[in-house]
Amino acid sequence: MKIAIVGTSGAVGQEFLRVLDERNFPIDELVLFGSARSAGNVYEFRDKQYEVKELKHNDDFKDIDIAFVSAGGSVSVEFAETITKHGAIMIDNSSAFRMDKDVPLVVPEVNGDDAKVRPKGIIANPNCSTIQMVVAMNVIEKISHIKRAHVATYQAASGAGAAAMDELINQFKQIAYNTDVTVEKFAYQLAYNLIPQIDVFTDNGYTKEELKMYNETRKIMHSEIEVSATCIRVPVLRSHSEVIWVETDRPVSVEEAKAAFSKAEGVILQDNPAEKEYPMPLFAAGKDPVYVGRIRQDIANPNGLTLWVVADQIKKGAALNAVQIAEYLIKEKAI
Ligand code: 2RA
Repeated sequence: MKIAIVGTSGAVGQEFLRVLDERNFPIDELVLFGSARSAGNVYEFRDKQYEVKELKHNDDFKDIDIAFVSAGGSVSVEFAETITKHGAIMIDNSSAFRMDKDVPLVVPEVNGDDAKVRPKGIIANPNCSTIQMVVAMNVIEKISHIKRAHVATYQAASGAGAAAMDELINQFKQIAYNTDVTVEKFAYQLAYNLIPQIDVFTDNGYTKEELKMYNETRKIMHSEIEVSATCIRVPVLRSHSEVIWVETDRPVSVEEAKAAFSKAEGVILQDNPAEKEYPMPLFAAGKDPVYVGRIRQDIANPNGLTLWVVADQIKKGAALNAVQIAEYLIKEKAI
């Protein structure tokens, strides 16, 4: 496989290098791309040094099979044609094409087959908070159809990129040393705080992040499910956590749910409250699975089940899911 990474110097770009190596992804040739600012940066991959090339409108993608792209929506829109025109498959981590009807939006555990039909040569990687939610909800959906879900998210600084993670670390240091606190990447100081806003507000009072969870979930699950989300930024470095309240057609027991989660692909059931065993973002960081715990019958809804779901936002929420899409295509000979 000839692989390109676009946006190599970012948090997700760096994770692509780690994930591709960890998973022994078959790579004959690797080309790294970035902005004019990061061009010239050198990264090591499997004991070889690679220099980042500036992304330009030329024929650099002529021999590329798969391009993993994570450089923001405007770069994806501007360069989609350049990347795909010679046949490369663009697996895009931005939100630019997610709701395009000619672009599949894929989480391999849920709708891998959608990746086989890609009229534009683009496959979109969903938003991180959506990915972990649908991996968990799909397990319940197979038992009984989910009519609606309410979700509250607790999203790590990593969702806003590497510089935002640095800002959080620095804020804790600045507070400890009693110096001025730098606030650039978030609307407010995040250290010792929660910020009930991720992305911008829309006319109905929901933020764009919250509406992504509504729209993307319906597309991925091929469902008319109603999703009401409230997304909160929390002072955690790199794993997103979510409380999900699902309402199913028929009541699903805790035992049924646990049995299904314990066998589900990509999921680790961590649910033994008596022994204080439940998922936590500190321990999910750097790991591949979606962790599920605190499974309860919802006492406010006879058809309701409550879940606590934690996953590493940069891994399953971004780089790993994109690499798994590529692995799926190879496995299914759909490339
Ligand atoms: C965030 N979900 O956590 C976003 C990143 N795509 O900010």
